[in-house]
Amino acid sequence: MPSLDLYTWKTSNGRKATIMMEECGLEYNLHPIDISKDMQFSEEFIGINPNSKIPALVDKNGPNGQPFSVIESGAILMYLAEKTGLFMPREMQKRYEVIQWVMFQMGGVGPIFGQVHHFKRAAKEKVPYAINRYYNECRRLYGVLDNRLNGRTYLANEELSIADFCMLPWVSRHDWQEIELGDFENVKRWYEMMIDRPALSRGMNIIPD
Ligand SMILES: N[C@@H](CCC(=O)N[C@@H](CS)C(=O)NCC(=O)O)C(=O)O
Repeated sequence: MPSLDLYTWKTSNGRKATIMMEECGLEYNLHPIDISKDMQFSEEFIGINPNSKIPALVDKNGPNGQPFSVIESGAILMYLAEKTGLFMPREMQKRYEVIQWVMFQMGGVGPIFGQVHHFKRAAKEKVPYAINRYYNECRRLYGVLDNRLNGRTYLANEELSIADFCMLPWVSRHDWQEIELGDFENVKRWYEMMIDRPALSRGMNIIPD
């Protein structure tokens, strides 16, 4: 029985964790938490994540062999990277190259793209101010990513890392964001290269659309 229990769903934040599991070749127990059915608010799940958001990870064999739970997708990727020694360099400068792009995703791309999804697709009332505000910021962030990837294969250190894994499921929703990837040719090249990876594409489809 694997020691890792992953509670997740088929959303961009949820898929970061399944990508990491598959890329690291880890065995894990998958617990789908269907957020459209409010499973994130069940007493059992709140016991794991008091913030009622997926993904969440429980490691029965955590630090010092004790059970340990981790919330927040960025922290889950960092935890698994440290546990496996994969996709995050140990050397300080290189490690912070990765961490800063993970933070850029967690603090910028995720929240802003999430608002684009909400105001363009989910909101019953279409609010032009909100749609324009978040769409413009989303486009600006694609520009930042495109510049970063100009002349680079990966986001950090010329090595595949958790920075790439956390960005990918958000870029994969470019159609929801009404972003033409061809307008950002470096992002497009990176995206096509990433999605071609068998483990990554498996991770994206563990809970299919
Ligand atoms: N900062 C959190 C965000 C997690 C998050 O927003 N998860 C969404 C799905 S992508 C969720 O659980 N939504 C359910 C809800 O808001 O009730 C992370 O990166 O893990």
